[in-house]
Amino acid sequence: RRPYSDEVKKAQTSSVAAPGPTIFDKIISKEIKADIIYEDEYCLAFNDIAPQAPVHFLVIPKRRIPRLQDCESDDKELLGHLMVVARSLGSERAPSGWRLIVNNGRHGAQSVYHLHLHVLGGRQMGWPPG
Ligand code: IU
Repeated sequence: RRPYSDEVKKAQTSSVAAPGPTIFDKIISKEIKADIIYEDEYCLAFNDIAPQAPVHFLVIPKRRIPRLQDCESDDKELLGHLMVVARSLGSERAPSGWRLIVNNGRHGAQSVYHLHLHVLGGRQMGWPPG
């Protein structure tokens, strides 16, 4: 197995129980600058600060849901919207294909507890993921 990356190590030390907003709330409120590529009433998409592929951006809901496992059935429309936005931007930026990833919880290597869809493309992806 490959050694764990710094991102995984970060995920092992972050906790869903940490109080207060995450850095993504500050990106949403524009308190912290990000390379925003799309925004509407419900979501925001911005380029990942540490890209793992030529195309690597995140789609996040403006309302904080810490993990995918924390969503409710009332969130169906919002979750669908995030995927539709990911699809539009992904197909525009990586027309040969892209991958959608949601890391959930510690073993899922989630480091920021504000739900986000990773979209990666612009190169051939490998399988299986590590
Ligand atoms: P994860 O699925 O929780 O591991 O992903 C968090 C991602 O957020 C990761 O790819 C980081 O590079 C990215 N990120 C960012 O784009 N901007 C930031 O200020 C921070 C993390 I902190």
